[in-house]
Amino acid sequence: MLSFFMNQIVGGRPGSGDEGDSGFDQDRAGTMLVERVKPRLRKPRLYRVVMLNDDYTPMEFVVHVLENFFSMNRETATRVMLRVHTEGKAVCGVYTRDIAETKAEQINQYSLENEHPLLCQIEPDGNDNDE
Ligand code: TYC
Repeated sequence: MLSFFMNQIVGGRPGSGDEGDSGFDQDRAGTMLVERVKPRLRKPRLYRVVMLNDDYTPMEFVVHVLENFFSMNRETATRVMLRVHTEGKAVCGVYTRDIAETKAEQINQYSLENEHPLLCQIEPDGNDNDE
C-alpha cells in the first residue's frame, strides 16, 4: 500500500550540536550518511455510524435527521430510514473515529431534545489496514 520509501538522515539528532550548522550529520571524511526507511504513516481506522430502529420515533423525524446530519437527499434518506425500520439497523456513514463519535452524539442529543428515542451507535468498519 504505502510502499514508497523515504530517505532519512541518520546520526546525530538535529539540534544536538553534533551536526554543524547544516542540520545534516557527516562523518570525518565529509560523507553524508543516509538510510532508507519505510514511512511511519498509517491510514486512520474507520468507524460506521449505525442507526437503530425503535417503535416510537416518527419516520418523518428519522428522514429529517438523515437529511441534515448525513447530507442525504430525500430519496436516499427515505430508503435508509426504511432499511432501519425493516431490518433493525443500517449504516448511515463511515468516518474517522472522532467524526463518527461526534455525529452519533449529536444525533442522540438532538433526538433527546425532541423527545424521541432514536439512537445511533458506532462500530469499527472492520477490515482494518495493517500497512
Ligand atoms: N420504527 C419507527 C416507526 O415505525 C420508524 C423508525 C425508523 C424509527 C428508523 C427509528 O431509526 C429508525 N415509527
